[in-house]
Amino acid sequence: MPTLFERIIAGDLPATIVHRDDRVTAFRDIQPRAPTHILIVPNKPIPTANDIADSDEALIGHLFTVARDLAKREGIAEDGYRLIINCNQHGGQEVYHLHVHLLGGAPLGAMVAKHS
Ligand code: DGP
Repeated sequence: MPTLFERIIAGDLPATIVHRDDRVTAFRDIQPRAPTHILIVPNKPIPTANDIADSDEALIGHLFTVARDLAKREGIAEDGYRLIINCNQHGGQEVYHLHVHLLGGAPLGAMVAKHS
């Protein structure tokens, strides 16, 4: 079964695409948690951060240079933003296709809830 994000990348599911190249696709999150909330996704399906191979290093670097460029284009680079990768259950991962969240456009508050 293709992941939700593979279907978006293939054009089988609608999404607001903001960047596309031969390695990475970026689109707006359907449930935005900030004025800017973009998901930056490798075109090849890597399920979680645990599944990143040594040979994926350049691809992972590319996710971050795309994030940097999108932050600039969205006008949030100077004020600042947050990049998040959730992994597995404790990380709160919902879609098992690796993605970087780019969040910004307003103060984002504490990084995570305090651990009691
Ligand atoms: P995570 O918890 O890190 O796996 O985040 C998954 C994100 O994906 C979550 O913020 C909501 C978003 N999302 C889920 N389904 C869709 C969809 O069909 N389209 C778009 N654009 N985003 C989606």
